[in-house]
Amino acid sequence: MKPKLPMLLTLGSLFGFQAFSGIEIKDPWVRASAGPNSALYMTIVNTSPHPVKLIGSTVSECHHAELHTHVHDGEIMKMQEVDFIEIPGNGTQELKPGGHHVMLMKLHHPLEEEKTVHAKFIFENEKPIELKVPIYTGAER
Ligand SMILES: [Cu+2]
Repeated sequence: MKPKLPMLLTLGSLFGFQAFSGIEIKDPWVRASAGPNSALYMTIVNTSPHPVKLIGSTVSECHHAELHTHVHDGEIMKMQEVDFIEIPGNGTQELKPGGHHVMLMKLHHPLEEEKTVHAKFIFENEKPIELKVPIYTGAER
């Protein structure tokens, strides 16, 4: 496979896109929910030397998805919508309960364990990534 690498890189630059995305998504999951909302968690790995921003997401089974984080409001942790979630160059960003997450707003129906949703993640200056994401209760996480 190695001899093909220079050719692919050349074609990639010729057509003005990156032949190899530096972004990888690991262990994505959505919390099972009887509604009205739910959340999606995952680890985003950035193998490029540059920081990359997750700037949006669309998820099936809900009206729309928002990027959220948790902030301290006095002693209470509150969710807040953010414009982007940054993944450092050669680093990872974890979306997990109590931290950053993709919020699924206004579910069309309850999300049942062992089923999946279809999610698309949109990055700045990177190709979007589309995935089937499993639904878990979150109890074992
Ligand atoms: Cu949220």
